[in-house]
Amino acid sequence: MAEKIEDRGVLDPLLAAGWSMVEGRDAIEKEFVFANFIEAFGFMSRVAIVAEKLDHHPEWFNVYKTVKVTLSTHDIGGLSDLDVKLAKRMDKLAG
Ligand code: H2B
Repeated sequence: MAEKIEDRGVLDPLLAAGWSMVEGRDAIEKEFVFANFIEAFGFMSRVAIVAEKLDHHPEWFNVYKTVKVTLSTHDIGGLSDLDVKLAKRMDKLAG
């Protein structure tokens, strides 16, 4: 089972990379904007494969070329290392 992040300093690189804390919830969010719908959907497809492998899945909302992502670990009701890992993988895949 994932564990809640105790050392919140591990979030700093993500907060510096465009992620932000969600108001009223132990979660992070980021909006990714691509050139068009195909690029956005390609990103989601690549993330889906990573998410399955990690058995850790994003909450996300897509409109045309924008993908709004929220990450949190539902099993523990807050942020875990898995969210940090998935966020970093997403940033890499978004280029
Ligand atoms: N994704 C996220 N974001 N949080 C979870 O707690 C979670 C998940 N739990 N994906 C996983 C699946 C769990 O339900 C399965 C049974 O391992």
